[in-house]
Amino acid sequence: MSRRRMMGVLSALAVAAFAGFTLPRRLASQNFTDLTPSPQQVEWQDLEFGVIVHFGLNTFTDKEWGSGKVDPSVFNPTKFDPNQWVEAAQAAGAKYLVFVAKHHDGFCLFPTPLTKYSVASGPWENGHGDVVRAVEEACRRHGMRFGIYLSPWDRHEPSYSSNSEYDKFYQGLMEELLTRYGPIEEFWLDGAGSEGHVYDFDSYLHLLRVYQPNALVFADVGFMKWGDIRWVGNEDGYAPEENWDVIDRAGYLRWRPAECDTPLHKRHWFWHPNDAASLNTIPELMKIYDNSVGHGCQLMLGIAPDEQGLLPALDADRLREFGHELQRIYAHNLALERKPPSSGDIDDSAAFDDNPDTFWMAAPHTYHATLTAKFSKPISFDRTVTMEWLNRGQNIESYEIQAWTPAKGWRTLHRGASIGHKKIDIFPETTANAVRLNVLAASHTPAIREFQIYDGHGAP
Ligand code: FUL
Repeated sequence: MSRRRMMGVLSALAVAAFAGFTLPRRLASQNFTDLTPSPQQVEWQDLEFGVIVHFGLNTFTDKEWGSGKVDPSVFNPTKFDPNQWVEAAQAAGAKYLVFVAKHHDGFCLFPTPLTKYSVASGPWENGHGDVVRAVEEACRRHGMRFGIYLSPWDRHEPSYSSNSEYDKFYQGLMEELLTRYGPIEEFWLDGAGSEGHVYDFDSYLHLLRVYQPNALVFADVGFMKWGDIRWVGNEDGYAPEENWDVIDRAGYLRWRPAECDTPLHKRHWFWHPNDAASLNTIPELMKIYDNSVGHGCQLMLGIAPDEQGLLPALDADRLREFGHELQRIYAHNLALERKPPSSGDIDDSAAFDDNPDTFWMAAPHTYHATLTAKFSKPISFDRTVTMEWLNRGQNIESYEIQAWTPAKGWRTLHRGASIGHKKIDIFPETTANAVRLNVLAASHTPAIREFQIYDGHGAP
């Protein structure tokens, strides 16, 4: 359902309520446009790009989903170096890293008194090692935010057959992870494999809020009620162009920005031998970026160290090339070269200053507005980057990107609905004397952090 239709339905419900029908108070009082992000969500959305790291028994057994029966002695990396992973992820531009502390096979990458199925039962570092600790330290050393994935589904743990026993086990692991490894940016709740199992997520979330009140919970469809961040709905790195941060997924509305998780190697979250063919190419990674970050969502790229404990050189190189390509395209914001506004014009410079910490807002109670960059000589460009100021909600509902030439006047290059955190609109390379964002409809006064113009096609 489009947001406009959803809003229509809500208005109808409001009318019905007025006419005497009884509605749950929560529903009757909620309106999409009034919902705003928490400060933690605002900060998280600004990170834009993170990586998720899968490393464990599967790395040594050529599997994606481990059975839970593999002996812990199999885990024995000989050149384990999480600094190398973090450096490669940073070269791509990633700002946070989520580490899989326990995947579906139940093997814990950290020592715990709660199960013998962990790194403490294997030969690596004579059973004294802690992969989670080493990854966390590497992240802190490099200024990378750190998060944790702890699979609810567990194919090893005997108590999994009893909901309440397993709740105690899972909460015990959570407590260790939330108290030993410093601030957690994101806690990943993966729903895979959990069909039919009932978890006491209310208690899990309570624990999280007690120990890590600033951590954000990622949740996929089944666990949405508890999510501060939502799964985009596929593992292809694709979000639809029209994307709203406020959605109703558990009977009530909430700010739940989407994260697009997809692996660097197509369909492979863990490392596999002889797997070069599945490595995404740079054009494929750029398409992923445009369809995730460029549609106002977070990109979460899966990376996987090999059985030595290192990211394969090919993967590390690809991440670096990806970072270079992003820098090449987005190095030179042509909007900075616009003619200064004439005296008497409104001051819209905050939208053109290349600084997302400032924003421009249309005059109060204006629900359509234009932001124009005029140039002394024609510029060539093939994309615009628009960032909406979201602290007061996501309000822009319809807009156009337009170009002006003396011969043709204003011509529309792209027409879209939502903008959100970041919207990248790409079109054939165009030459024009002026470029503008034309906001056609908004639910509140439009507010823009940045309107940037780039020439990815022509950039050196
Ligand atoms: C999925 C899991 O089943 C995959 O193995 C992987 O961990 C991915 C990130 O989430 O649901």
